[in-house]
Amino acid sequence: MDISSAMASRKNVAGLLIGIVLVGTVLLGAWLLMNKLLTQTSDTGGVKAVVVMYDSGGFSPSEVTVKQGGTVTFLQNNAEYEMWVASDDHLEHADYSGTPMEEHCPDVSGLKFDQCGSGVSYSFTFQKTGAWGYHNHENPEAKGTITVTQ
Ligand SMILES: [Cu+2]
Repeated sequence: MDISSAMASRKNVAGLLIGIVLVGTVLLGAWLLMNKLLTQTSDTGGVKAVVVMYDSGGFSPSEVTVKQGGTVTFLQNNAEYEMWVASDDHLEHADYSGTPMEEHCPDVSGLKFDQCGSGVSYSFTFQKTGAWGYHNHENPEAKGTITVTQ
């Protein structure tokens, strides 16, 4: 082996090592990011977005905890069971907003926690902390609670 080919192979080894370090760094970064994302979504006290399904069995999960500013999306899972998500108590719908349904529907502000009509999907962003009971206005026995933490 002459000097130039020895230097060339040493260069290749150095290049390979740099490559391995770079790939390792990228993989470590990706792993750390995934880990952080997974930790965030599995921590029920710190969740920012949750989906609640509605069907014959009611709301599922019926008890949900989100951070202040978190959004809950309610989805009608079965066309047979109409969904109208509304803050308790039934008929008034005033617990969250402080105003009765007759006053705040239709909810143009998006701040009243009342779907104000049946539909297949309803998303609401909770800005007030507390435990907010709700029901399906089309079937008031179907109930749930959204707990909003700071
Ligand atoms: Cu109601």
